[in-house]
Amino acid sequence: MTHDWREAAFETRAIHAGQDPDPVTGAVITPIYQTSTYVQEAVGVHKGYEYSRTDNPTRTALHEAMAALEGGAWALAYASGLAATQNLTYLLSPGDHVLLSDDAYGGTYRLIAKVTSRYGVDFSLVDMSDLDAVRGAIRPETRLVWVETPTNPYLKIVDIRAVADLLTDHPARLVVDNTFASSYLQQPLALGADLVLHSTTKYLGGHSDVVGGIVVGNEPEVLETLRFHQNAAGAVPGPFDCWLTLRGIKTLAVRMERHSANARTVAEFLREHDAVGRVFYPGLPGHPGHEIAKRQMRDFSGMVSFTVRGGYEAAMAVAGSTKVFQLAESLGGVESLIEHPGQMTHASVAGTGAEVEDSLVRLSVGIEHESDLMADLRQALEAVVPAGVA
Ligand code: P1T
Repeated sequence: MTHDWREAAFETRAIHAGQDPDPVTGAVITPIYQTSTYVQEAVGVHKGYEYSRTDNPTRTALHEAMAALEGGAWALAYASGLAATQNLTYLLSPGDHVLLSDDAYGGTYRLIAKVTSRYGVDFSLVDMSDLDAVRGAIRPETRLVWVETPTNPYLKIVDIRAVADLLTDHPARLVVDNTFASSYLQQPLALGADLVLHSTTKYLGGHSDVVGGIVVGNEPEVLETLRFHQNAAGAVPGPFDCWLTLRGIKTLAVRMERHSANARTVAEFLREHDAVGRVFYPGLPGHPGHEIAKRQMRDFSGMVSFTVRGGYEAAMAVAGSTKVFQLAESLGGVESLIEHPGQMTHASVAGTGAEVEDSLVRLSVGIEHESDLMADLRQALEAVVPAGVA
């Protein structure tokens, strides 16, 4: 009989849930079932697996682990975060409306605005950190309310429980993209969300070596609809990708603690620097969402954005002159990254009213030693504003 890991603490669940030793060989680590198909004893008589688009044992282990980590009844893994997002749009029908955060990953916006909307689904953007604005933007035909918190790239904080309360008597489902916080720092289902989504490419994978997505939920009929459409449309992750993600989540808790500690140090340093305009980090007491973040997150995660005085040219110069922070899209890996959202991750929101400032730089603060991170940022910023010149 397998142990009920749901009783265990997060760190223990991350290592064991869904990952009992292999019953055939005793292998402690879940094998990579690199197979597309499964032999049947007779037509329809098999061990639960028929074809790997539909199901694969390494993927099943990831489903069980992620359901246990987010406190949901089920999880479904995908080939990317956006494949997960797209699969959720199959819950919609023509005439439905989606309410989307005005600050969200550019690819999420692009999918809803340029793909889903072609099929008769309307959408609107709202600042989800403003509850009155959310209340005013919900329509009778709203069926998905799409929250990112912290948001990408401005690190705004949305009060998950308060938005869930607004939807108590409304048929819309509340989806929380938990990518920036990770399952360790934030548990949206416990706060009233209906569905949680991650780009597992980020903190869950944790090592910038795999692209993937996951959705976690409780309603059996939603699982049935999503599984049907995933199997029909095919956006499934391969077994090795599932295995890499499983390996990543084993160390999620310790990584998130270091990411958060380093990011806090970086944010405090940036706040004092003459070359820096505004600093966006929910862990700073002056951040407008700080108190909500303290309530709904265990810590403040590893993402920090800031504007550079001197505008676009200066921001490009900073993004181009760090050495430890590597210039790249994505986030959540052990290594630190720097990017220019306007030109990179959020280029697809240009001209929509949801664009980002061109003086904005985003950091994914990794788990290197903080002294090397600070020295790197100091030299990059001093190239823009020499020391001592205000
Ligand atoms: O890249 P993919 O695994 O498909 O995940 C998309 C996605 C979904 N949600 C959030 C909050 C995200 O940040 C992303 C991807 N984001 C980046 C690549 C980035 O650099 O912001």
